[in-house]
Amino acid sequence: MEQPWWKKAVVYQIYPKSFNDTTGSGVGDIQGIIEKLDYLNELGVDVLWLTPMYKSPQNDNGYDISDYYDIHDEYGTMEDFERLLKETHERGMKLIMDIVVNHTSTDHKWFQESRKSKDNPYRNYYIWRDPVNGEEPTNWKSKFGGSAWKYDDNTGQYYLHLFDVTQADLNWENEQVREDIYEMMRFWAIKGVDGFRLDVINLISKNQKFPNDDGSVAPGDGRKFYTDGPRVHEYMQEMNQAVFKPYDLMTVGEMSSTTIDHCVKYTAPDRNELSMTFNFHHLKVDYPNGNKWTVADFDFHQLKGILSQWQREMNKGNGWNALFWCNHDQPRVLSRFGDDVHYPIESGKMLATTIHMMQGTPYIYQGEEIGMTNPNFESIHRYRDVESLNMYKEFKAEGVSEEEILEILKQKSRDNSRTPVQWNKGEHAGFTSGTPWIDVADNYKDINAEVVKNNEDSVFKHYQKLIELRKSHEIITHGDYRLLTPDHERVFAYLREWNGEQLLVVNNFYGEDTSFKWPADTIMEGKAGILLSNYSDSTGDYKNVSLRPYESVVYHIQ
Ligand code: TEU
Repeated sequence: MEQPWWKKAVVYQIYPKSFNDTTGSGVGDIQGIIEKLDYLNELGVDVLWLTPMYKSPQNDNGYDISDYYDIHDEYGTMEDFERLLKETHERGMKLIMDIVVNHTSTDHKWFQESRKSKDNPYRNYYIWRDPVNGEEPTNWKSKFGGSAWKYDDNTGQYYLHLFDVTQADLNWENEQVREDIYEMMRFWAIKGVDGFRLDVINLISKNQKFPNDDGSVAPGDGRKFYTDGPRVHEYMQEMNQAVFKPYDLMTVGEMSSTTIDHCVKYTAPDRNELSMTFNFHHLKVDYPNGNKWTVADFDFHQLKGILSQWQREMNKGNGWNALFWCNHDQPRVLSRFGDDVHYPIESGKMLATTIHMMQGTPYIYQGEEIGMTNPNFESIHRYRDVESLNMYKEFKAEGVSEEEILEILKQKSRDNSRTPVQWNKGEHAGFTSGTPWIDVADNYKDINAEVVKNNEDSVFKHYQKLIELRKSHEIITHGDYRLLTPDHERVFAYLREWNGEQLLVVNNFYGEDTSFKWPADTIMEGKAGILLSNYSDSTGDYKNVSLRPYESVVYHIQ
């Protein structure tokens, strides 16, 4: 059977606001992306994913869309966008857009109409409810803090907002909403975009009884009433028929707090829903008891266990994973699971190998390929993210000390990955000639694209090799996956097997030496060689591997 092209693709995520500014406004722009297309082509990626560039008041950096049919002024014009699309295609790459349809900005004309009166034709585009005993309709909490309901004086009802108060949830039960959304998606497909990343798409179907949460997970959690909700698969199939299939699009759904069973359903080809899904379970291994907002080390065994379970079970169910360590909502992986002080190069490469040798479509988040780190901001004034600023206020109100809050944000804030891309050692790392909207990390003189491109041993070159390997070795795409020695304290080792070949992938996740013995019964006899390593002199003795700090070796047996 012919396999879809995106199974062998590598995707690069661009957060336009922080990518490259050509006007001196301090905010990245479309022309800035065009200028870097050759750089991206040199890296070897196949697909670019742009986070939202639509018209927006930018309360959540574009995830609050006020017009789906227009480009946000600071980024450029529709003509600029069309040029970007054309230039991307001319270089043999594809481009996917970020589509946010769980909610719109409250500035969107649908919401402006909707709030006017209870009988407005757009009233039913959003989720309005009467107060219950003079209070919020349910006890659900917004993901950005506070209640998920906002009272509107105008009509004496509340509207639902799972995210910021300026991000009102659309009412997917309303067929007209669905039609309007599909129409909008077709507009972009007709323009020639190659697919979509669908923001929190598994939250669109809400339990219509709107029950209170009994607090069994956390007070006012509410997630069980709208996560992978009652009609979500029906909506995905409808969307697929209306848009994805006719235009042959690649789609990746961002799945919040989902399950493997649901992700199998979203992505198994015979169900005609999505191409692949992002899930975040492996990125909660430093959330003790589910609490993100605390300083914590990561649980290595959990990390191995979760990634491996998704590898096995998605494969078994014929589903497809999107593989990633980072995005614009996560801290930098190098600072999180590597050592950005003592072993930035070794651990950066090791982490890249660990994720790129798995089954699925890998995503690289801008700057990851040059080894960017968390910026370690020392003051609240340097933060910009709505979620971080809300948490700061909440912690302050609870009496938590300034020092403690800053320590938490340093590790957990979404701004960690939103600092400008470090292009060179010039002023503001070459990102802008003006004042950047968020500060550049202090280490830009040492860590930047110019330095890494000129260095054969750089993290950038390692990413290039990983991408090339995916093109030349089918086993990386198709091989079965097996975790080995799950209890090893330092090593994450796994086996890929396909068509009489094996890949042995062995990674030391720590800054101390260790060793690893392949369980004898798992290894084939055959010709063995090193496919990739992050030290120039790794041992060829694959049956008994001694590993230096963060050493990572891929052996190929055939
Ligand atoms: O994020 C969805 C989401 O639930 C998280 O990744 C969220 O940012 C995190 O849990 C907060 O700690 C998507 C977008 O990626 C994010 O940037 C948006 O803010 C959010 O949806 C709302 O559109």
